[in-house]
Amino acid sequence: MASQVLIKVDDRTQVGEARRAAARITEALAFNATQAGKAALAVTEAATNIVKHAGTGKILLLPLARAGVAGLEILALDRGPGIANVGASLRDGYSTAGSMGTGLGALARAAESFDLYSQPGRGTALRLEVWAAAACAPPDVFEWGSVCLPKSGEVVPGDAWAMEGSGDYRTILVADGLGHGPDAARSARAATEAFAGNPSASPAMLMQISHAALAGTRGAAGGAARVILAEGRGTFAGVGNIACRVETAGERRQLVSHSGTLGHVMRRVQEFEFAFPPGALLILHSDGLATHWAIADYPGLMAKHAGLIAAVLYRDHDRGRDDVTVVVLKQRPSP
Ligand SMILES: [Mn+2]
Repeated sequence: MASQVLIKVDDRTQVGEARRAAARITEALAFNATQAGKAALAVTEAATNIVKHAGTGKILLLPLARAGVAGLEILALDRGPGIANVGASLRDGYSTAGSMGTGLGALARAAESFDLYSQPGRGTALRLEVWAAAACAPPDVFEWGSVCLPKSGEVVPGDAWAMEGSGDYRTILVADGLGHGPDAARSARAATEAFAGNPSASPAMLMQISHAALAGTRGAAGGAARVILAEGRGTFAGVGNIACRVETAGERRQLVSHSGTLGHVMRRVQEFEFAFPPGALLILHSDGLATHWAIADYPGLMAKHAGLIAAVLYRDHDRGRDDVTVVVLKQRPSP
C-alpha cells in the first residue's frame, strides 16, 4: 500500500503546502493536466474551508489504484462548528464565511466521488476521489477505506495493513510492529509480505504464517479478518493488541485477540466467527486508536463511504502518541 500523507492545516500558508503535496503525488502518478488541476483545486478548496470555518484541521492524501488506473483520495478533517445546512452548502453561491461562493459545490463537481459527514458542534469530514482516467472495471461489491499514519515525528508508520481476496470475499490483515520507526515498520511489513505470499490463508493460518515470518524481527501484534458476503459471516483471529469490531444496525461485536507477539510468543490462536449481514461494518484498528468509541455517537455515519468512517474515527479517537491504523470494510451500497 502506498503511504498516506498528513498535512496539518492551521493557517493559510499550509493551504499551499497541502496543494503542493497533492501535486507531487499526482505528478508521480502521471495524472494529466486536467485531472491534476482538479486534484489541486479540491485540496486547495478543502484546506481553505478548514482555515476559514474551523481554524485548524488535517488534510490526508492517499494514492489509490483501481483496474490499473491511479487515483488520489483526499480527506479533509476538522473539529470545527460543523455545517448546519449541508444541502444548502452544496449549492453554488452559498457561503457562511464570505468566500467566493464556489465552495463545496465546486468540490463535489471536481471529484469522481464525494462524501461529507458533518455534525453541528463536532466538526466536518470530507472525502473525495480524483482519478487519472475513467476506470472501465465493474464496481467492486466491497467498499473499503483506511487511515495508516506514523507517530508524530516519525517518517514511516510502524503499522501496516493489507487486503487480499476477490469476488464476494475479502481478508484484511493489520500488523503493529513493536515500537516505532523503521524497525517497527519492517516487522509489520514482514506480516503483510507473508500475507501476500499466502493470499487465501484463513485468519488463523495467517497468524501462524506471520508468527514464523516475524522470527528475528522486533515482533508485532497482528489481527486478520475474513468476510464472505454470500454466507453473511466472517472470521477473525488476532495475537496481541489489534482490535476488531463488527458493527451492525443496533449491535456491536468486539472480537477477541489472544495475548502474545507475532515472531516471539504465541501461545494460542483461535478463530472466532461473526455475522456479517448487509450494511455491517468490519473495523480493524491498531492501539494507536482508543477503544472507547461508539458508532452510535455518529448518527448516519455507517451509511457513509468506508474511507470517511475510518477518517472520522481517526480524527476523534487517535491517541496521538503512537502509529495509528484504522481499516473499514463494508458491502458497497447499491446505487
Ligand atoms: Mn501501537
